[in-house]
Order: sequence, then structure tokens, then C-alpha cells
Amino acid sequence: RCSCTGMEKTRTLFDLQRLYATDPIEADRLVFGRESDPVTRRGFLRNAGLSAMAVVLGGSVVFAKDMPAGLIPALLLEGGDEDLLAKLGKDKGLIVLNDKPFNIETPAHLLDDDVTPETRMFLRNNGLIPTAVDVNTWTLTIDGEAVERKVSFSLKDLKTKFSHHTYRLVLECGGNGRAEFDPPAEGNQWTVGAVQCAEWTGVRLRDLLEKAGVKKNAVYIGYYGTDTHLSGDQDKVVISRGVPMGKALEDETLIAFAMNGKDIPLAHGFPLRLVAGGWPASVSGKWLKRIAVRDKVHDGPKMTGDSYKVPIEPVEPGTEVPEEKLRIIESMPVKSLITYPKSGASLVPGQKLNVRGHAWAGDLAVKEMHVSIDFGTTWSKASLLPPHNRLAWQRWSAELTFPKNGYYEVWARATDSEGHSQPMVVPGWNAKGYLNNACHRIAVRVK
Ligand SMILES: Nc1nc2c(c(=O)[nH]1)N[C@H]1C(S)=C(S)[C@@H](COP(=O)(O)O)O[C@H]1N2
Ligand SMILES: [Mo]
Repeated sequence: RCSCTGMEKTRTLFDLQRLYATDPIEADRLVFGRESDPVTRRGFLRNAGLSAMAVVLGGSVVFAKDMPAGLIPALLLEGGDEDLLAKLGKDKGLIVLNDKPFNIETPAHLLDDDVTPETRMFLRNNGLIPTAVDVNTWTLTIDGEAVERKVSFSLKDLKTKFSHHTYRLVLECGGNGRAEFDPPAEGNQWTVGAVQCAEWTGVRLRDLLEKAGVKKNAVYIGYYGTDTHLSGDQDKVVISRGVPMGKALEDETLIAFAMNGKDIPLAHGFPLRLVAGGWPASVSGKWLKRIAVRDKVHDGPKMTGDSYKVPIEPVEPGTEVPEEKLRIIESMPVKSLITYPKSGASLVPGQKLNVRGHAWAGDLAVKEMHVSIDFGTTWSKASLLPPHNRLAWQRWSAELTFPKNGYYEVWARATDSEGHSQPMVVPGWNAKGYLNNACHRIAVRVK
């Protein structure tokens, strides 16, 4: 299904021990960014590598300078792959894409919950997860060219001085589905599982902006978090994206301090996160410290160049597209997943199958859901529930019968409220591999 080139770029942490056994120096470099002296083989863990190692080991390595290159930390030897996922707070069925830092995706059948639990939530980091968060001194500052006054709030201010709101919001990585593009796109080779719908609680960004006083010339907001750049340079901003004022002022755009009724997990943005559902999840800034209200389109790292942009007009695969012919991705396209059964399910002859999943459509709602068992030749309508709230995903289900023994594929296709349906094949090639909303399909055997 995905091209070989894509597979080569992906290395799972499941390979960690094998990698250390065969090429420990290369393993160190890949996993922790360690450089080692080719003669003495003594390793030099740079800042970035040190903090990555600290996150995995749950504490910094005190005598890091004495640690030989290629030495597998004993803690990692104690358990297998599952243990490593457990250390990162993840279900053992998730898939670790070994792009430093850790990026983890969720197989479709583990996304069956209406509200995605932390353990089954994909994880995407552009830099290194902060290791020290002091909730007592944490502040959120709102400033920028387009505010009347700069304002700062402590966590306590946010929790006590503003009304709280809770919404289920779909956060999908703009590159979800990237693995299928041909020619392939660099970056995490997500298949289908870089999406989640959790329940976020916080205050409305709108209510905070009101305190700062938004000027008439406001165009965009941009977020700043406290993650560390992969280079280890503390002053370098990892990622600073944002949304136009219209999206910033929506009811559902939150400055969240809780996820699924608890503190936000560290890896997902503790103690504060901007959440704007329905748009590429990259606009939902983790470890939020500052929001700048800009008088122009925000120009932080990953807002400019070709980041999170797609060609305005379709192009032939492989085409180089100049910046002025690209547009910033806003609302995500209509999409759906089959979350039950797991692909490869076996049925006995005559057995009915209840398939189900979720569908979502960026800022829009999903209007209809269809399924096919004959490679899209005929489609039958599935039942579809309304969303729990705007921007939450919608549950769909269908009962299927299969005419005789053999191999089938179940295909699922959602249609949004404006009549756009998911394509059957990979749509709109773009160099960075964004916005693949092709139909999800699973294998079913009757025997
Ligand atoms: N501060 C900060 N916020 C961030 C990122 C990041 O690297 N740093 N990654 C973004 C991207 S690209 C995605 S897809 C989502 C992933 O959210 P999750 O890790 O909670 O699933 O966070 C977004 N917010
Ligand atoms: Mo992303």
C-alpha cells in the first residue's frame, strides 16, 4: 500500500535493540543525536540528545559525559518495545515512527473510542518535550502589534477568572496519510492514525483577547510554546503557527488546561495548550506561553515557505511549485476511519458484520456516510450520528452481509455538508504530503 521509499525513511523504535546490536554508533546518532569520536568511540551527547534521553529514561543521565557511545541504557533493556511505549504513556499497539524526536501513530482499530484516551492518542513533536514545567510560575502572555495592551495570566487566573468550556475536538496532523504519496514526501510516514478526538476543557481564547483589546488591524494570532529546538539551542523557536482572527474568535477555540477531565499529559502540552479543532493539529500549540496578535499573517517557524501549504491549483506529481502558488492549509478535508473491525477480520459464512468508525470534516459537519464491499462499484448508506458538539467527530455504523466465501475489502466514504466526498485514490499530490483524505479500507475474509 505504501511505497518502499516511504518504508525506508521510517524506522520504528521496535528496532532499537537490533540497531544497537548491529551498529551502536549509528543507533546513538539516530536515537539521541549523539556524536562519537571515531577513534575512542566515546560519545558526546549534545543538549538535544541529552534531553531526548532524559525524557525516555525519566530523568537526566548524571554522568552523561562518561557514558560510552553505543551503550544501550539498561532501563531500555529491561523491557521490549511495549515497555518503551509504556514509558511514553502509550498503549502497546501504537506504532513509533523513529524520527527524532518521538512521533507515534495509532492503528485505526485503536481509535474506536468516542473520546480518544491519552494511551491511544498519536504523538507529534517537532522539537523536544519540555522536561521542567513549574505550574506556580507559569504564565500566558498576550501581546503583539494588534493588541491595546500586553496582558499576562497565571494558571490560577485562567482557572478562576474566566468561564470554563468543554468541547470534543478533532486534531488531525496535516500530514496524516503522507505515506501514500508518490513521489513520496519526506517527513513522518503517517498512514491513517495521526488523528484523535479528545475532550478539552479551558477558557475561550476570545475571552482572553478581550482583556488585551484586539485592535482593528488584527489579522492573525501566533502561538509560542516552551519546547526545545532539536539543535539544543534554547533561543530557537521550534514551531510557532496560528490561525486568522475568525478562527481565533470561535466559541470552540480554547486555551485548554485539561484533557479528558485531567491535567493535559506532559507530551500533549501540559500545562496549557491552544486547541483549534478541525484545522491541521499543528495550529494547536502545546506548552503554550504566549499568543501574539499580529497585524499580518503570522510568520513564525513553520508558517512560512512551503510548511503546511498546498498548491492552489492541482499539479502533476513531482512538480516544484513556487511559494506564491501555495496556500496555507486551513480547515481539513472530509475524512473517515473504520475503527471496527481490525483489518484482516475473519467471518464464518453467513455471519453479519457490524462495521463502525468515525467521520469528520474540518470546520464542516459530515452529512452522509457510505460503505462498499465491492471496491466502490456499489455503495450503501451507513447510519451516522450528529457530532457531540461542533468540530467533534461523528460515529457511523453499518451492518454488512457477504454473498459467499472469499476475500473482501470494506471501503468507507464520508460526504461533508457542502457535498464533498472522500476520493477513492490519493488526492492532490503536494511536495510535503499533506491532506490525503482517501477512503480508508480494511480486509475481511469469509471462510
Ligand atoms: N509547541 C508545539 N506545539 C505543537 C507541536 C510542536 O512540535 N510543538 N506540534 C504540532 C503538530 S505538527 C501536531 S500534529 C500536534 C500533535 O499533537 P499531539 O502530540 O498532542 O497529538 O501538535 C502541534 N503542536
Ligand atoms: Mo502535524
